[in-house]
Amino acid sequence: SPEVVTFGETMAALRAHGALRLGGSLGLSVAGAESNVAIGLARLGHRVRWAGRVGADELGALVLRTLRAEGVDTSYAVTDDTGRPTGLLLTEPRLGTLTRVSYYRAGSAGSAVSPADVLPALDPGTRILHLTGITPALGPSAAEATLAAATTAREAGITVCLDVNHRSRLWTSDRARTVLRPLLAHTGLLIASEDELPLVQERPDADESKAVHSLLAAGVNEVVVKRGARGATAFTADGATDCAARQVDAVDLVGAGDAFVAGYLSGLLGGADIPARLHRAVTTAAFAVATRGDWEGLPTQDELGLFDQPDGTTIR
Ligand code: KDG
Repeated sequence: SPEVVTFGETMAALRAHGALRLGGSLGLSVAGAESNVAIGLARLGHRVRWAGRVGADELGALVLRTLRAEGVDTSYAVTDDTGRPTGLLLTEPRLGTLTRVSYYRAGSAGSAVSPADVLPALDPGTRILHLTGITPALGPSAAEATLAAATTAREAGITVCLDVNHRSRLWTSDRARTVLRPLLAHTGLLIASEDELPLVQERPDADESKAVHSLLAAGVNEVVVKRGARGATAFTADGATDCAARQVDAVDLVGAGDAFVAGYLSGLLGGADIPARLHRAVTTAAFAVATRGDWEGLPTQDELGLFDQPDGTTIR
């Protein structure tokens, strides 16, 4: 059985080299926070399954082919037979590492994912169910699928990891809070960036330690706060552990959070303690920001040590 199960919407990604409105050529790949995490884990040698719905179209075939090529189990992925298309995401670099993203995903196959699509994928031997706050933002059946999977996993003793991953283009903060709060009762590991913490609090409090404390009191075992170039902090009942980010020349920040999660979960699965989990997470995130694309630059197990080589090294 897989060590990790995840599900969500994976889209075809069209990446422009300059401003989209000027036209020109686009690179075609795939993107989706959950599949980014799945690929990251597979590259690090873990058994991981991705579930979700794709269109019965060439872009759906691209999504599944890419995931399979990366060693991700897609045996529970569903191909929509009602004509809904695979969703699309367009990215354009605008200013340095500032990237603009456009979605074409309303009415997509991925947004129609349902409890019946995902519950069968939850093998009882699974250790972690990875969810993101993007999926319940996609529509009512996707929100139902998220809550049903979290509930079922928790009952089966599978650790639920929830990455808040707020997408303000998909829903408001108030709507996110209403839908995400009920997931917390099932969540063992919560991952959020600093600015996302208020979205999982009943009454948003600017004081981070109070926010984290209320989450731990609500039953979350581990809260990991991502701080971008300033690193990350993991909080448990035993206290807080800080970890600095890796120094790297950033070229593309999209996907860094997912890479971080893949590294953290990989450490957790391997029995690493909290400092070592964080160390692996900031390392995989650094690979993501140092390379173009959401997941293309993620490291294999062997490559994790590349960061310790002097700059300019040629490996022969
Ligand atoms: O975290 C990277 C994701 O934002 C990207 O892969 C696309 O899943 C995506 C989304 O919904 O924004």
